[in-house]
Amino acid sequence: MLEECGLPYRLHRRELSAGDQHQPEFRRINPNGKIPVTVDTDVGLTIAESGAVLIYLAEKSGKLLPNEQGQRTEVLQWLFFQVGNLGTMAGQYNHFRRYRPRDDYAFGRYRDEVLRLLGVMDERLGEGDYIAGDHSIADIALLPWIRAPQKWDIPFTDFSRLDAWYRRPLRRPAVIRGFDVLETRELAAENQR
Ligand SMILES: N[C@@H](CCC(=O)N[C@@H](CS)C(=O)NCC(=O)O)C(=O)O
Repeated sequence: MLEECGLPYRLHRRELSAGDQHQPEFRRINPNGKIPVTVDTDVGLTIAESGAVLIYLAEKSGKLLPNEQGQRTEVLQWLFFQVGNLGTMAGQYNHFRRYRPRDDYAFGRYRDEVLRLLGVMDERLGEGDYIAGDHSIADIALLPWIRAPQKWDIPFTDFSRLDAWYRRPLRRPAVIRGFDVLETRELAAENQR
């Protein structure tokens, strides 16, 4: 999103497995102890929750969130679909898949829910190339969850529109730069270990 907006930024890495998110210094900027958090040093504002961060940056830059009420509401609806549905359910699915693979009930419940949500997106994408009109903060919120289906053990064969959709934003120069920044930093951090 920062690349799309053309806003200058600095990344700060937090090691979740080491519990950085529970340190008092981090809790001061997000009492909920979760990433991402954005600090806008222009105005001294701290914003947690990815949906709120995306809305804030869209309003600050005038990009990726239409002003027209109907279109804006549609984008917000799909942004909240990610924050309240796909993000939470896929997070739990990945947790049980990784740490409790023998818990059939929990694993099955979250997998079914993720499959259902992917189906909802796939159906929606029958109406257009992006999830809510033009490319928007809703696509930005959803893309990181969908862009690597091979990591999920969920084949996208039943979701042909979803499969075509995630490749579109991945061709955008700002999106390529954004993922590059993350991956280069991940690699740099790996090399330091
Ligand atoms: N609703 C939050 C979810 C944030 C979230 O769950 N972040 C995870 C990483 S993807 C996290 O910080 N987990 C650390 C923890 O739970 O201790 C958002 O959309 O920003």
